[in-house]
Amino acid sequence: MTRTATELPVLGRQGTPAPPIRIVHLGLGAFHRSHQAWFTAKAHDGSEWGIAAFTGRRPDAAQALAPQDGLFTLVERAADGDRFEVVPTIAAAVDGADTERLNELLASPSTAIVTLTVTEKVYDDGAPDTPLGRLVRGLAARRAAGAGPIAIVSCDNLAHNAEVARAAVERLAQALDAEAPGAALPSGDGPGDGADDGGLEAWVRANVSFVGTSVDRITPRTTPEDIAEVAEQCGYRDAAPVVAEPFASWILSGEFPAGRPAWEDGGALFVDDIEPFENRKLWLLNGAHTMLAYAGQLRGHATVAEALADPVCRAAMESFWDEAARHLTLPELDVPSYRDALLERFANPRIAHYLAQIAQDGSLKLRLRSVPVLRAERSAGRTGLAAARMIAAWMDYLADSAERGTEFHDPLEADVRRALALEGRERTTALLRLVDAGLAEDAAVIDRVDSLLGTFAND
Ligand code: CS2
Repeated sequence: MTRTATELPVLGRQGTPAPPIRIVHLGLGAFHRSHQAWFTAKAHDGSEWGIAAFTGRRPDAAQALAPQDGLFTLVERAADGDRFEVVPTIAAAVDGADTERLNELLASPSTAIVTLTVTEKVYDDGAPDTPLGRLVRGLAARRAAGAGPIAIVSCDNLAHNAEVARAAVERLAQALDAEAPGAALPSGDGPGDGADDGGLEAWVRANVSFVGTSVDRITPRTTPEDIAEVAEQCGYRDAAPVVAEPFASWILSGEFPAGRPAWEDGGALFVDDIEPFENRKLWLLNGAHTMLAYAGQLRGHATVAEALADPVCRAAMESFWDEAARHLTLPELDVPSYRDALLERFANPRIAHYLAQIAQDGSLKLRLRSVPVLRAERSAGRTGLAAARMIAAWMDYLADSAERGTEFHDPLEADVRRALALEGRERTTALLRLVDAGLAEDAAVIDRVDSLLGTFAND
């Protein structure tokens, strides 16, 4: 006889201790759990590397995971069925507002790594009450405690994410130095701090290693059906399972001065030069996603798999791949196999990856996913037609959303709305400026984008 869900036991450690915390994560969401938490579980020494994962804007994920001792089920969703696995590496799931706990953990010499999934837009935000602002205050606590060097690992889909994270952290450290000059100076005898009298920014330069990464695993939002399926198949209640495709990739470059788990056991790759790998992922995977998100929704599709099955959307995506591939020339990138694998991953009929989710924050995503290809093509004397088409599709999608009164999310929403109030070429120019100010000065690009508007009008 099957038991009803409420009769089932709640997933938990049942007295078994959680792994010791040595990693702090900021941005506890589904992707962190299907990716970094899972890679840590695959490491042979993973049981020595517990993660304290802090939520971002809302405490919900911490509230769901805390009663189950940080445990959750990863549902690996392949085209032919699901596999279930309990991931044990989150030792503490903490409300991001709990800065006291964050400071305490960062001030501990046993904390060796901070990983970040804070979304692309957070790196530009200079406010102290953002995840990065909190991180920098935590670093001040580490410095004061003399707790030694640490690695910060950005796992956001940004080009040069190590440098972007470094710039943001140093800027915030400088602001903190200006706010409280000479505050919290350590005694000077802690490990790694040497003669530390140059303020927090100088301490960061001497003690923080910024590691660049390219992360990849398609992780759609968990649905109530997924929760019910886990109860039925696994025989316990898990309020926060995560669904992901079987594929997972993590490419990293940089130093870990206080050690790291053997992530290579889960397939992570450590390279000297990450840029070509970042570009391959951002352009071919994320770029294709963005193209499908706008073209697909304009043509009435809801998911990646549906858009891919539409020859019009697929052709737009593949011509963008052709353009991007001209600038991905390193043989080890093996672009043909990468493209084949993407086609298979995107077509996975059991993963409902919603285009509306991918369509969010378009101004920022296009800057990373279309603009570099468009610029590279222009420099090579070509038009960058497919990259321009992606931008035009975004504009059409925005105009369509505004017309229908449906929501769209963008960090520049107010500017987008102002631009949408204009007409014709002026509107195209104003929207283009939000993606890239330089391109909006280039009449040929404006004309090109303008001429591509309406490409995906549903017929
Ligand atoms: C997607 C990514 O939402 C988006 O913008 O392109 O979240 C994508 O699914 C991941 O980067 C896959 O690794």
